[in-house]
Amino acid sequence: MKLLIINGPNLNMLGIREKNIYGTETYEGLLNYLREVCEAEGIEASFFQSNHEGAIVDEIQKAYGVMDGIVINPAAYTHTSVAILDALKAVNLPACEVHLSNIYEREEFRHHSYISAACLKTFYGMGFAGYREAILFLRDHCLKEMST
Ligand code: CA2
Repeated sequence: MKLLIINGPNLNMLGIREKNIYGTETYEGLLNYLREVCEAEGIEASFFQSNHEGAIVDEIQKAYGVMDGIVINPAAYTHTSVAILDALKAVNLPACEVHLSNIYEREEFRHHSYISAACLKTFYGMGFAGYREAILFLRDHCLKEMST
């Protein structure tokens, strides 16, 4: 099973500032954690981080016919990007949305996600563990699909 794991703008700055919200671990720490999770589950993962909306759209399009699912933390684009929503709808791959923080307990502008409409499930407020939950959810979803 092949998963594309996308992280949006500023997540490459993890562990540098706003540690009270996003924790003390760095982006490299997140990648190491995700590599361990995927290896333990026998999942082949590709990682992509960008601060640019169009680059994220391009990467989602490239996943078409290649990947089995997408885990995405669209970061600030969660609350603004119809382009990323449309790209996810276009490739029609099973996708999960992840947020490190609980976006529903933060500023009101973070309460709405454009991306959720193209995702099977959203995991929020669990830190790095939310990505693990999303990976396991997609693994189970794909296994079910294959057996039907
Ligand atoms: O909780 C999340 O994972 C978010 O997707 C993170 C985004 C935010 O815009 C969303 O509302 C919720 C922000 C990521 C920025 O990460 C930073 C890392 C270090 C220092 C400052 C920001």
